Amino acid sequence: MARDTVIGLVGKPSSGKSTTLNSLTDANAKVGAFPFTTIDPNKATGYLEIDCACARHKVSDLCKPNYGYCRQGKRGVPIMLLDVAGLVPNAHLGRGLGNKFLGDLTEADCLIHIVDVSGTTDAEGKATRGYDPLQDIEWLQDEIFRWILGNLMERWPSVVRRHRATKSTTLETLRQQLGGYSANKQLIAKALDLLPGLQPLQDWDDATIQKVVRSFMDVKFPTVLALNKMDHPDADKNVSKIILKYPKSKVVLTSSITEVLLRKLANQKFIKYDSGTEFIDTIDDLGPESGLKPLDDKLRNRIENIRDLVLYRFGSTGVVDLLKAAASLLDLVPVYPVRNIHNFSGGSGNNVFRDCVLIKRGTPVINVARKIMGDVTIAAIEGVGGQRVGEEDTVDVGKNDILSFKIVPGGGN
Ligand SMILES: Nc1nc2c(ncn2[C@@H]2O[C@H](COP(=O)(O)OP(=O)(O)OP(=O)(O)O)[C@@H](O)[C@H]2O)c(=O)[nH]1
Ligand SMILES: [Mg+2]
Repeated sequence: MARDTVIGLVGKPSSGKSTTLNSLTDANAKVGAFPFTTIDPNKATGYLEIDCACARHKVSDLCKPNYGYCRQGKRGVPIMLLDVAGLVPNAHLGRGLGNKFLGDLTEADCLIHIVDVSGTTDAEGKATRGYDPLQDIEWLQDEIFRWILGNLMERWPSVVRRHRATKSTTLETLRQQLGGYSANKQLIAKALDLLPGLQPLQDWDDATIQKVVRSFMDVKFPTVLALNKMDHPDADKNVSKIILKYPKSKVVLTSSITEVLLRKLANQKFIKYDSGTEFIDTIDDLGPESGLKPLDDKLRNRIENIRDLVLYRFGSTGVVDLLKAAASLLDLVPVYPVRNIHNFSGGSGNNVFRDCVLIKRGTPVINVARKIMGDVTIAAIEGVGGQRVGEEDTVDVGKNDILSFKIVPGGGN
């Protein structure tokens, strides 16, 4: 069965990767104001917020996901997040925790580059003031590029020899060489398609190999830029510089530390807070019947500051938008497999839309079936209203996104 989507959090030491992971999950990854706090990767489940199909079909009262949550049609679909060790310049040569970090990244389907936009940490993650974070965006991409290129170049003469001897296609040879980055044939084909007029592999010069690696990197590691620490007074000017320089990049402003704090205060019943919104309510707003705890002056001030410096200025702490941005880069569509296509339940139960999987837009429904059910023989696929859906019909938001798979009894292996 296909693997689940993995989002990798990358960036230099102390940019806030672990804080961001903690802000998006129930993880408790170690956070510290010193480089290389994280050594072994932390993995945790985050929740991508989507509009659930239950709202469209007016059955939100009955919606009870097996995994994640659904609140009045806003559904959190689990998605795997990976927080790795910080990357420093020349990591591809093994500096810092370089090679280890890069190896940990291979299973990521897309990256969120956590940039410390406050300029209070240098390229190595050490405390400073006035550092230009624009540099980080450039060298980080370059490190990943050099890492992949280095791995390929090391073996290039023998790759070409083998390619000739086995009369392989370019795609077959590259698949063998780049498959280790959890890249399948479609992904590598896409990278090649972006380079029309490419010569046969045995004729590639260094410049062509570099072009191919760049293209591979673009499809293997599409990247969201998280401009983190936006709560810091020095952040503003750096944010505008980055947005001007990278107008086409997906950019999200975040204050992970604020999200972590708000979640903690909500758990301790000092505030009522819905992640992804600008609203926090305290006992002063809702009264004692709210069950919220009273605030002392220090906490009251702190909450006022968060409202003024983060929530009212930016609309939210930004972290919820990070996962939405990543899902949109990956072009993921929520698809709901149901047993009973007429009432959307899992069969006998009263609850609807128990399952939801994230599938790339345009995927044929038969591939969705394989991803979910493995290698069984499918007799028929039905969509809403019990209509038959052709195996090669594709999924999109609101189209072929609620499916019932009828399997041939005993037709598996
Ligand atoms: N002001 C501010 N500080 C933050 C924010 N996010 C993280 N920090 C601080 O930045 C420091 C580093 O945070 P970590 O989450 O440990 O950073 P990391 O990227 O995981 O670092 P390594 O594991 O060393 O690579 C800590 O002191 C955090 O409190 C933020 O949004 N705003
Ligand atoms: Mg860390």
